[in-house]
Amino acid sequence: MEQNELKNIVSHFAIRGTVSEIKPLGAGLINDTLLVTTAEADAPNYVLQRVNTNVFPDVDLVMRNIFAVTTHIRKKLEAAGESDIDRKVLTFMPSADDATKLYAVVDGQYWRMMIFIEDAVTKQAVNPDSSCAAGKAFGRFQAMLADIPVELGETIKDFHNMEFRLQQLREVIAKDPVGRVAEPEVQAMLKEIDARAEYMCKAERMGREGVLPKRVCHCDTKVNNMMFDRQDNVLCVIDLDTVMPNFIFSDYGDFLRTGANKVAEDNPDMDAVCFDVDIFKAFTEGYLASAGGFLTRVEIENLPYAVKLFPYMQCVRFLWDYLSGDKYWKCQYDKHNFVRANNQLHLLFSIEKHEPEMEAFIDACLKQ
Ligand code: GN1
Ligand code: MG
Repeated sequence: MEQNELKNIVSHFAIRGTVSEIKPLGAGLINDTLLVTTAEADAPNYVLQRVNTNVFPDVDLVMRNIFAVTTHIRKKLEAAGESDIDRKVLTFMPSADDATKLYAVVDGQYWRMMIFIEDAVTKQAVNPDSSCAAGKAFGRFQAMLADIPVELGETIKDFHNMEFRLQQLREVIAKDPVGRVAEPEVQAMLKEIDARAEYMCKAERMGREGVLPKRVCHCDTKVNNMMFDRQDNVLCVIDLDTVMPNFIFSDYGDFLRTGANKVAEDNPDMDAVCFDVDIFKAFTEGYLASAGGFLTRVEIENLPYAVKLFPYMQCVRFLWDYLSGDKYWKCQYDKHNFVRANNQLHLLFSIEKHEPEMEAFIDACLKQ
């Protein structure tokens, strides 16, 4: 888009300062993200984002959730006497026409703006120290939101519901819209998926039996959804579109799916895909240090299950998109989604080898 068009979009928001430049930022797979630089030294820079309405059909609900979450966290940080709060929680800008709305619709597209956090980095990989810090931060995020006074809506229905994700896969297999189902590699993958399907739906069953609660979760705790300062301290949890009630396995499992994979989720070298058990231990220690107080024994006992569930679910989701004709995730080449699915399946194989060690570690945590 032209600078003028982008500047016009920015003019729909009540911000401080004069825009000097707008350029792409980051490499999100769902929304489009831009950095808006302002001319004045005392005005913040901003992030401008176009929300993908195929993925998030109800932007009003997403932004109401985000407003509730960021206001609640801000209050908690203030009460705790924290400094530098603007760097520890995202600040979304109101629309210039309606101060109660944190988004603007321009030519049918949904946009939002937030303050850019300066001197902060996201990581594609963590070491044990930073993953322990990330565990503490995600646990704290859940703990802070445990008493949020409003009920949050489900921004993507059945987002982490394994039964639903398998159903979606079965439906696309039946339709086979792009003729990929018969590929031998796909067939081999489907066998592995089927062999674990019943076990992986355990959380849904436990939910129905009333032994597993839903709590407010982030639901996209990929390693790069957390900002660190230059000294490696955690600043802020970002990418809040999917904050909603869910089983806590979501946040715990999805972090390890990305943080404990020795390579990126789309690395095509399947021999290099490997679960780093030291990251698992460090993250778990951090997470239990801040979330252990409210988690039930059943939740803690099932953390090793959560570690397996998320690569499995992501394999199912990537394969579903591959068989659908690559409509959900941006792809750089023809088989990109299949490679992603295969990477996640190999991560699961590697995790399964570490199962006894993970179980023993969690047992020891429970005894402490
Ligand atoms: C998407 O938006 P982003 O890139 O952080 C997806 C996650 C997947 C992830 C896989 C709303 O996350 O669930 O785990 O891609 N988010 C949504 O990379 O579907
Ligand atoms: Mg993200």
